[in-house]
Amino acid sequence: MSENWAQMKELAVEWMMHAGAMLKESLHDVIAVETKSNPNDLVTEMDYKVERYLTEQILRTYPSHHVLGEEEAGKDIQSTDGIVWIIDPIDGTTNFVHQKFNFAISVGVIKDGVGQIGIVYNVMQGEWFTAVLGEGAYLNGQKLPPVTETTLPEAVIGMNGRWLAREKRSGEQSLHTMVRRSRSVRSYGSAAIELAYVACGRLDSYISFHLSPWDYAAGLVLLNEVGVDVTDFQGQRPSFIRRSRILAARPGLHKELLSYVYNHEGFLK
Ligand code: 2AM
Ligand code: CA
Ligand code: CA
Ligand code: CA
Repeated sequence: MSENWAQMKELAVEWMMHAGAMLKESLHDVIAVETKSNPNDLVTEMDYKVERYLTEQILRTYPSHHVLGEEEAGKDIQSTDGIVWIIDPIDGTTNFVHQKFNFAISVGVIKDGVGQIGIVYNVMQGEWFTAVLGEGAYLNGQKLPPVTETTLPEAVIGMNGRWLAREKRSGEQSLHTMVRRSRSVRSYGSAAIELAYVACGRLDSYISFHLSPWDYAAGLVLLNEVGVDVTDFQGQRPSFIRRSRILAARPGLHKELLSYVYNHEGFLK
């Protein structure tokens, strides 16, 4: 059966718009917040509500599809066979709780391990980054141009300072040296938004030592459409069902940055 990806994307956007409205409304209320793996790893009642809402819509419309979500959905998924929706109900929960700003809903759809649809919705900015495989990537309906080559001295890199603080490596191939040689570094607190920012040229690279498929599934589809290279720290394609380190960067820059992060130690639990 051949799927109508464009129609599926439109439906996903509708559901995400509704979910975004739920999140915006909830900002007026007192929201229950809990911690997960550590005191800085937050989850709120809205993470669960949005994931349940999206999962319900997806499975009601497409009963044969699978859903893998950060909080509850698809914990038993072991393979990328068939059609899998990979969703993060709130990417940037810390921002959602502390800033009420800079958080996103991220939805990726893959078929037999190949990314087909990617949508990152920056709820408070009202920005929609959307892509369908082979059809280009868009920001609020405007097609994003393919990216060009660049080099480290001209690059603004998205990266959480936490990785730098924990670095044990020193010298020429360290993150510290990489940062010193770059034009600047930014940290927005939402991997999905930061990957979307690389797709639209606001960042030249995004690096993380510890992400899960729901953080980057949508972003990978967006980045593929504009020609940004995305790998783990070994230069391999990241998995859609297992955790991965992520290096996304414009051509040329990716090769340069890989030499700093290659085999970098640490942090992947
Ligand atoms: P989250 O908000 O959906 O948890 C910065 O914290 C970025 O890293 C966010 O995109 C966040 O996603 C992601 N992240 C992945 N694993 C995390 C963890 N264990 N604790 C906090 N953030 C995590
Ligand atoms: Ca989380
Ligand atoms: Ca996330
Ligand atoms: Ca999340």
